[in-house]
Amino acid sequence: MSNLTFTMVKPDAVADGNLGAILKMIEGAGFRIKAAKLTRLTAETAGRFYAVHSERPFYGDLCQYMSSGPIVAAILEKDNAVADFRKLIGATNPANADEGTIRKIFAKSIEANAVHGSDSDENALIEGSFFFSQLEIVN
Ligand code: 3AN
Repeated sequence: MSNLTFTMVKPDAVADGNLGAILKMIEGAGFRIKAAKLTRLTAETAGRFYAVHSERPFYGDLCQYMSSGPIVAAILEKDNAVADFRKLIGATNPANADEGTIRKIFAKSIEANAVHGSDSDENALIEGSFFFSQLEIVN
């Protein structure tokens, strides 16, 4: 899975009408969309997705926020996908994100930070499988 990563365009970015601009930046950076869906998490499904953060103080707020509106989940393909996508989106806190990154341009706060990107090949597989079956991933 080393050439695949998983992303979500988060509720703030979808609600603000930034989905198209964000997908354009993703495709412009050389990523191919292998699967994509518009969906809405419940607080319970967001809790399962972010279970690794369940001990963090922001976990409850994060689950509320991630279920506050529609998101777009997608599997992306590119050489060195995980690292290159983390570079494209920028730091978790948009205040620390480099100029020209998706979070610098679109994120509102450390929580409402526009996009998610997997942090390892292993997590890309786990997170992609949370939303998509093998049959939904285009070859
Ligand atoms: P990233 O999404 O950059 O990998 P993680 O995995 O540390 O960052 O955090 C997952 C999500 O939790 C972030 N995208 C953000 O929405 C939220 N988050 C992370 N740190 C904080 C924080 N200190 N306060 C509020 N929300 C946070």
